Amino acid sequence: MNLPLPSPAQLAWQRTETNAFFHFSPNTYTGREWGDGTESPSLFNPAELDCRQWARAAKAGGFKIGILTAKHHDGFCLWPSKYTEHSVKNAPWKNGRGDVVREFVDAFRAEGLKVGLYLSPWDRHEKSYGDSPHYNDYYCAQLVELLTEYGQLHEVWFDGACAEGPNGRRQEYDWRRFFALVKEHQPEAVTFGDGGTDVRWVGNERGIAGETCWGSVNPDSVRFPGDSGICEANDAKAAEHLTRLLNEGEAPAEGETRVWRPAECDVSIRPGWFYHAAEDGQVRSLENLTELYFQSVGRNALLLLNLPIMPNGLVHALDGERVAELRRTLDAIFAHDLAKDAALKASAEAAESPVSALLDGEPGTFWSPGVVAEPAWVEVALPASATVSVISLQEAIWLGQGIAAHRVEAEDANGRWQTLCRGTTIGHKRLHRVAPFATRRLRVVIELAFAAPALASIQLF
Ligand code: FUL
Repeated sequence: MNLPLPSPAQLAWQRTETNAFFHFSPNTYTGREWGDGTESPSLFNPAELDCRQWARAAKAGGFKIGILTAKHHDGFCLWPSKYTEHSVKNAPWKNGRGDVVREFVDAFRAEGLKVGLYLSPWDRHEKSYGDSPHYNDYYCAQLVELLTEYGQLHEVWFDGACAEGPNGRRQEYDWRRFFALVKEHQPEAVTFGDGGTDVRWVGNERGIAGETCWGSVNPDSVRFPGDSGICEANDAKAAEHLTRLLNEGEAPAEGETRVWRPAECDVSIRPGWFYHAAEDGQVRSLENLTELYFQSVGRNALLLLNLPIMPNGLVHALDGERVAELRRTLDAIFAHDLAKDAALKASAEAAESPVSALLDGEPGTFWSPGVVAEPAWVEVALPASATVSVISLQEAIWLGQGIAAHRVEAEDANGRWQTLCRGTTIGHKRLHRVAPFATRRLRVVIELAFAAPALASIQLF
């Protein structure tokens, strides 16, 4: 069967794995999470604003793309938009001549990072909101400013929030037009949003993807954002799902359309998206953030972690230190691949997709046994006994995502094979944490695949 494939932009985006979000608006000064649009621009005065400090924090955290709330629901623009007075133009900051979006993109690029922008369609300040065609024109004009005046963007974040405007009518967003503008002006950027975008919301703001997480979805079967895959909280349901997959398969129905639309997990390092001094004691712990990494990136999703900006225009030292610790921790976990010098053998291999591709460290090579009826497997023989506690598997997703069930087994000191872990999807990356297990031989078994299985790498830590 033909699997949907990622576009080059989607593939590059997925390989960034972890990105950083920055929430900054009049809410930073009022202590609210959702401004109502009546906030005076005179509140906005980040005396020590230093986007290089944000970019250095993001870099130390290993994040690859920084995404800024250019406009949140309160409608205040962090750049001097030509289409409204509700912006930095009328703020005391830099006597109304400042542009946070400009400083942000310049600083991130100077630190070697990519940038993305969040432009909230829900605008509680703009009078035309609710007068659908007029507001859509206004929104598109602002979108074009951001798409054309700030250099290359790698993600455009569309929040789905929607309400009634001052005229009592619900705003109808012209999503197709919004997405088309991004494709026209920024072909390398992915769009994030609820429907029709390149990237889908994972369905919660806790930073956790489902245990089953497909990069492709049937757009019609997504009844609500994130409705694809089994939720981590529901282990019994996940087990039932796995059993059903193994017994019946879950091949897409004949003629069913699937599109490539991988999941993004957005979550804040603190309870709020915006900075509140009262939450200084509630910064997520290192253990929690490490856990989130395994439950998002380790489940074929992308982690978008928010660092709120303080009223002075800086990232809080605690938040900066925490993400640097996270990176050091992850680097330590993934420092030594125990499989690096292993000898491999597979149930089958083709000349153009040899099993050696699994260890060559090249992102574009893969092993495939071809289309097989029996479960395909790879055996990894380590040079000496080693204790394994993390298993990393990667599927060659540029060929599509087809693996629906897999397990990893290992031989114990008495020569008995034990199942270390079992899972459904693999995708760009699947990380399994297992109880430390001393072994010399492991086997990765592909139990079910909807097309010829294709693995890009196996690593053991
Ligand atoms: C939500 C918004 O309502 C929150 O304020 C925040 O921006 C979050 C990332 O998206 O839908």
